Amino acid sequence: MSTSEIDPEAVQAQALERIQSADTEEALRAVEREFLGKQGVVQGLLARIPSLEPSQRGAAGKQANQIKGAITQALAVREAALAHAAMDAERQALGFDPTLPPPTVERGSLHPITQVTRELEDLFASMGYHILDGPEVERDHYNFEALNIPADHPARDSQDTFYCDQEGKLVLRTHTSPVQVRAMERLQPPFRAVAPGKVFRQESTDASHEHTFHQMEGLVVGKDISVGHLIGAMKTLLAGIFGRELEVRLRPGYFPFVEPGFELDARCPFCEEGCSVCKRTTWIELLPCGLVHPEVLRAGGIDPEEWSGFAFGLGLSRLVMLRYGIDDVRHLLSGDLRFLRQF
Ligand code: FA5
Repeated sequence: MSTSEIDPEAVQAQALERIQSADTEEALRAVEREFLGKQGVVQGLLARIPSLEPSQRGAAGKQANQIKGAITQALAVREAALAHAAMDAERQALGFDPTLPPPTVERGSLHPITQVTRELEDLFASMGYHILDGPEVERDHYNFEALNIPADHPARDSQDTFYCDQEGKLVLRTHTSPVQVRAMERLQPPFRAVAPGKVFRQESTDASHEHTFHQMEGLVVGKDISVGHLIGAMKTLLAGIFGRELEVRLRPGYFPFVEPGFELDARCPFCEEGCSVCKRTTWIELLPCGLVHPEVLRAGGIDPEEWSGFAFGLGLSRLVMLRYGIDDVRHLLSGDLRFLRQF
């Protein structure tokens, strides 16, 4: 077709029809080349302008550009429609329905023991305490001997022990107190330290006794440490945990590694006249504590003539139970997701 014979309106109509019926990307590109390419039909329209009467050139140029614009736009619309159709086909092949709600993402959370441990660590760190760790498989020396509990001492019976070797030199630690001696060996007095961790006892389990549970040991060594310091520190601890000051009382308690030794009770944070948590007594038995025995200071390489200290052994698992109203300690390490999902 010679350029002089080209009918611009027919060109546009034909291009738009061809674009509509192109059903692949390649077909669309072929139509584009045919109409908008360097040798294409629209280029022909523009090329013939110089041969027209001067009075017709302006209108012809404008019309050619309009046709080019219309074709370009139609190509873009068709291209988007083809891409959309391809995506639909792919979704159908995969059986994917975009109208369904997205699958729920399971989010984990920290174990309640970890949550309370971290809170207590923050609290103690803010008071200048070191946060220490100790081995769960412990030497008999640290678990018993250095704590003033020699081989045939009756106190060993109260903490039934899992032994790890025939000679009885390695045990699963029965409490976090061995970290006291390890701390004394490592740190220069005066110092304050807490050591949270898992402990193990070979005992029959019930709602308040587990064979594996958590404690947090505390140890402060300084000059002229007294029971007054101990009570002050315990009150701060309880205020941090329960959000307000609680009245405390000390009862005598026996542990070979403290002298004097106490059981510390706190006023029940949940009632005023007695409830099931405090067994109607308004007091909650919370933690054993005492002034560090001179023999233990000596075993840790510290001169008891110069230094003194207090120590406490918080039953972390029981505290977590109290905090969240958990009625059976055995839930804590059961790994039962129905329990864990509540935290
Ligand atoms: C001790 O373990 C001492 N080491 C604590 C201590 C430290 C005394 C420093 C003095 C100075 P006891 O055996 O009472 O003491 O345990 C401490 C706490 O651990 C108890 O008050 C209780 O809250 C918790 N506990 C003891 N046995 C179990 C158990 N089987 N299951 C869960 N918690 C337990």
